[in-house]
Amino acid sequence: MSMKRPRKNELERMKHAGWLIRQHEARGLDVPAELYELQGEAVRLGVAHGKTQRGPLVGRHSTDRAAVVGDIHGEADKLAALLARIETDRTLVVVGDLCDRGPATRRVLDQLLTRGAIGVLGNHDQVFLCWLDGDLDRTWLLPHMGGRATLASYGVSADAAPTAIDAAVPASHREFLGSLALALDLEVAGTHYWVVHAGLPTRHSLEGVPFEEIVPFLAREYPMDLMWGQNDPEAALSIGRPVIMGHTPRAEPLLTDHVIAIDTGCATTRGGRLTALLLPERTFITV
Ligand SMILES: [Mn+2]
Repeated sequence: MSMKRPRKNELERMKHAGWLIRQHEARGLDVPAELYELQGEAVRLGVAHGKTQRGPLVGRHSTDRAAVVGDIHGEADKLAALLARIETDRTLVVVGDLCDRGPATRRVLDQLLTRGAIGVLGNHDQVFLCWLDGDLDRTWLLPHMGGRATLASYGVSADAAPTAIDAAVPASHREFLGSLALALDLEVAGTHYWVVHAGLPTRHSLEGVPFEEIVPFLAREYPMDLMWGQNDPEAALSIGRPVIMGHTPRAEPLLTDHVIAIDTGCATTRGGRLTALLLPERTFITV
């Protein structure tokens, strides 16, 4: 994936990719694959959707006990099985990617709302929010994203009018997604963790940035990298406290003193499972 800074005319084309796609569709023409690629790049770079992340850049929460849930991707039955094994008085935190691919995003969000979950926004959740804002990014409908399954869980098709989609998704779901932070400063029993959907990029200069300011700095300067970046957990930065991340599926969760990776491929890999990290214990429940 190219993350080089686009030239000005490329930026303009990116901004208009969605419009160009709709023009092709309205005329019954085949949409050139290049336009989808351009639109996807625009999403990754935040060109098209820079304002969509509406929760705080850095949220804060303090609690005695927490369960941090990895990428769920619409697998409501797995989430129910997982929640049945987590005490109800534990703070429930999500690492993002609640929607897409799996069959029951609607029920996932219902369960999370019932349990009063907090957490961070994933890249898939961001595109879902864009769609709810009327920014109909068609790349969301491609199989690797899985947005069709999300819409189907609300009983609407991708071709439904924006007003029908608007009516089908409860305001509480929209508000919940819109409340999720980009990064969460989570304190559990006196120990601080960062929760960041895609983890931290390693390619930016952090010279002169104190450890505790690194995540707020990256959230401010490179927000899309924290949500969309291919940030290898095995090569993660060590910044003085553990970073809890999802986004990159693994067969088993990873636990070191500076990174905890909890996306175990639920709905995205064959045999994928759903994992929760219990804190302060630093143990896992996987279903
Ligand atoms: Mn994911």
